Amino acid sequence: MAKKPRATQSNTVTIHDQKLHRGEGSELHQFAEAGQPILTTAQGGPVADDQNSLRIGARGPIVVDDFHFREKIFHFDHERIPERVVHARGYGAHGFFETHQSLAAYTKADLFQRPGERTPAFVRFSTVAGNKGSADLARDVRGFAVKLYTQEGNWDLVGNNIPVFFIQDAIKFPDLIHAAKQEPDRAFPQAQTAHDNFWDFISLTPESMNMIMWIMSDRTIPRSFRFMEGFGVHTFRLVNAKEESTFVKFHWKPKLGLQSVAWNEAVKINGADPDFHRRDLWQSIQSGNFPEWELQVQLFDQDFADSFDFDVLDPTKIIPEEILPPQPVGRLVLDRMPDNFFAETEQVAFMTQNVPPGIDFSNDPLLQGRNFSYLDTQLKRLGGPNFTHLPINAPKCPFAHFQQDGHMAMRNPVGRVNYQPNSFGEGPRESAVKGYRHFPAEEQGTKARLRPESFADHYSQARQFYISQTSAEQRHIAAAFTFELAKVQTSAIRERIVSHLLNIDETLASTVAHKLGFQSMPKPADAAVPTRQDLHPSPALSIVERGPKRFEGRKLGILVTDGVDAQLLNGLAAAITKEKAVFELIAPKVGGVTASDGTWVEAHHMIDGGPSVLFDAVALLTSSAAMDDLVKEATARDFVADAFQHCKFIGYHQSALPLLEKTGIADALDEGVWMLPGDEGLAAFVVELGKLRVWGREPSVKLGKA
Ligand code: HDD
Repeated sequence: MAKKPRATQSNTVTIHDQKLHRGEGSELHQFAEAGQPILTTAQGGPVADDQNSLRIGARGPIVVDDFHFREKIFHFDHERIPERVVHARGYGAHGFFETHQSLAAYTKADLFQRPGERTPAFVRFSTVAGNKGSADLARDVRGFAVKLYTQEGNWDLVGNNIPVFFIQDAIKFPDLIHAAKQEPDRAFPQAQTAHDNFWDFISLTPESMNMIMWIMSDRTIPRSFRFMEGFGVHTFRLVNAKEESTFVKFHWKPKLGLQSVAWNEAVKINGADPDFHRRDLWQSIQSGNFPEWELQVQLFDQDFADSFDFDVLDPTKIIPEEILPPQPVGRLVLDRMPDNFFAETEQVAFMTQNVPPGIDFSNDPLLQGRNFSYLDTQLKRLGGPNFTHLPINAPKCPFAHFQQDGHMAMRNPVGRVNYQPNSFGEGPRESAVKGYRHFPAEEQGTKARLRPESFADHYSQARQFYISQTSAEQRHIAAAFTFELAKVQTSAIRERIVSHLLNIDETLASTVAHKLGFQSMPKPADAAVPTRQDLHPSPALSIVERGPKRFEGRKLGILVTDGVDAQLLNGLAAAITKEKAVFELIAPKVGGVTASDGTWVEAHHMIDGGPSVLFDAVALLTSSAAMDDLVKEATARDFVADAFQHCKFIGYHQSALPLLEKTGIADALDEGVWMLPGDEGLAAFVVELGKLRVWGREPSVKLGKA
């Protein structure tokens, strides 16, 4: 039944929860008999027949008088805009930033003055290399771009989920991206760095070594946007009301802790649900579980910068949190999905040069190059200089200027005067007090193409990153290098990478060389500066060390069959919900199952469409009667085998033992496999799930003992 349209005071009517625009001042008279509005052309003309084009005779030619056909096809032909040259695949959400600690001592930026103040926000997460339609779980850096609609204009903090970058100078960006994306003659591989061109460029670019360690870690296969950190990467400046400057690095810390998937899991998720990250963000926001990050800042002065081991202007370096602890400032909450993906997420235009008074740039050459690039890209992508007229890009504070005309101008200056100064006293004027003033840094030097000596140590922090990982994470790094380099056909490139690894960690280098089948080890790469052995491990660099304490925000997959113990199922569902986690039911048939008490339980997935890789942990709530059929299902066996192999917690009803046996894991049950409800009860199981993985299982799974 069609809903009756609701007339509103605004210029829209809401039908089927969609906002339909009606012309200014028009009557709501254009409604067809069924209560729906009459279809019109874009010019507002009512349409009589949208099923058949205008033609001469039933089998004759189409005629050019058919302006409706012409307009409809014309518009369709122009639906696409160029995808972003990098970060093409992305997903965004609205929310707010709430200041908790005033930063007035450091910055005059209005949004950081008053605790409790909320600033509207839009955030877009992305992968870098893949095209718009690529899969979510590519091994790739994730973009973490935040637009804050402050009272002094938009501030875009266009960051990544990794605090360092591949290159030190923006002039190398096109080379990096050309090498990383699909090879130009064959147009593959898509959304992957596992190919010759990428590793060739990297092997010839030692400054990328720190970043390479990060991207070969599980940071590049996050479980969810909600469980990853974000970083502004560069050193920025804060400038206070007295025009004093403090250096700053920005960090976003997810409230629910860090979490990544396993590589084997990522490969399978890409097939099972290429939109895994999108769906996750959509589902959590739509169900009211709003993702949250704390903004933290590392603040430092010139003295610290001068005494620090590395150059704070070098974007391939971090300042370890143990050396300079970040301070909390406020929280970012995402609480609303866009009404329309194209209008908002696709058309949002982030630009590093969008900063409010009180936030300024440092001389990081990568940042300065970026400040040049982002405006160009928006012009190309969005088709004209008026992209700030789009609602998603428009400031939410008062604004006034004399920029006018151009493609799609929707807001031109009103009145006679469109310049200043003018003698009519009309229009906006600049303000020396409130306007943006660049920090008056004193600069001098020789004009030349230079790279500072202080940027020359490419291995020490790469080593520090590696030694800061848990042993499971170190194994994953070695496996990732092996996987990627095994796809590289040119042996000289593989060798060159191992020669760099020798400057980072010898065991890592020899593990990778061994797995790749090297007959002999190459010499270590020439290093401008020898690797420092004295940097301490930084636990903040490990995902596992920064994991969640609880299962909150995670998802349990419950495999159910006819005859499932109703009390057990209800008890587990209640315990999971109490933990603020969610569960989904997987059944032999998607319709559902009949529980032991005769109630009908609807399933979310059929086993084939709900593999265990989509869940953080699984439970097998089966019945003896259903077991004969279940053990014959390859997908049911995969469900269990994958969960075990991926070191997940598994709860099972005793009737599921034959399934564990058939999967080949009955002899390998460890502390992560729980019979339910068990002596300790369901609540204890759910507490245990907070550990997310049984890492101790991993070496045995790899050795194929299970
Ligand atoms: Fe960039 C997009 C992050 C270096 C040029 N970049 C883009 C996006 C993110 C980043 C998150 C997607 C924004 C969105 O969601 O629309 N980029 C980074 C980070 C970098 C970085 C963290 C290093 C620290 N980028 C970088 C350099 C250049 C660019 C050195 C060029 C000199 N980036 C662009 C771009 C893009 C872009 C071509 C493509 C689409 C867009 O800007 O809007 O201008």
